[in-house]
Amino acid sequence: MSVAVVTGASKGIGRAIAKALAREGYSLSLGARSVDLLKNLADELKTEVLWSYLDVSSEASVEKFAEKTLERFRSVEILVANAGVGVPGRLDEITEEAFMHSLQVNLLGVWRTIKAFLPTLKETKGTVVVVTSDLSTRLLPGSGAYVVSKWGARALVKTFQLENPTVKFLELRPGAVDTHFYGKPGRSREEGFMKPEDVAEALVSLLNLPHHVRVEEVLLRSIYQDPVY
Ligand code: NJP
Repeated sequence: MSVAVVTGASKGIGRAIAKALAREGYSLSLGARSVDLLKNLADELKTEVLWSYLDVSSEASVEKFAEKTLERFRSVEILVANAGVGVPGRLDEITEEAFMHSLQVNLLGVWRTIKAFLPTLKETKGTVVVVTSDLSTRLLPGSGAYVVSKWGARALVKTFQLENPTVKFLELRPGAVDTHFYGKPGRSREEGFMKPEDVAEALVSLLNLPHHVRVEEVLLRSIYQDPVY
């Protein structure tokens, strides 16, 4: 059975992706800081699940997560680097601490996670999916530290791809999705929000393409969200 790793699996898009991959028959290694939420997700899923505390802003935590995953499953076919945080604030007002947090999670967290799983992904000729943002190629005043982290994450994905042609790297770029990202979920489709399940189903269909097809990036937005590039 193929093994998929999902970071940030406790809530939102990561949780929906974990559920969709379980349904597709993958065994799962799930990581996030909210282990209570991971445990209750694991209880729900009808597949083999390892859940572990993971803080992607810590090198030690990422390495331990990768070690535990490989101890249990030996190899990994799919890595979904999804963990991320929204960090609002104008660039002339944001604190250095908040800026660093954005980079530590959204940029370096992705780099650490890919680096830790790359050896097994090279062996399996696997796929790395990085959930960035529709903002990874555009600008949003008032969210500069977040936007910079996502542009950086896009550059990471592309550079990893050039350096590792036998692994497939997919940049998944969602627009607005109704998750904890905006506080409590509950926003409507008509306000321009997709559901986390919409993103998960899109990913499943891409993963089901023939192995020789490499989808390098996908931008997904609700029809109610303005197309801005
Ligand atoms: O947000 P949310 P989404 N270490 O808050 C985890 C991108 N995106 O699902 O640690 C490990 O419901 C957190 O887990 P926990 C966004 O940038 C979204 O929307 O338990 N995990 C939770 O599971 C992000 O990359 C929208 O708190 C950490 C998950 O991340 C991805 O989509 C638009 C962590 C966040 O779940 C998923 O976000 C867009 C850490 N240090 C891009 N910090 C959107 N929702 O509209 C957080 O363009 N997590």
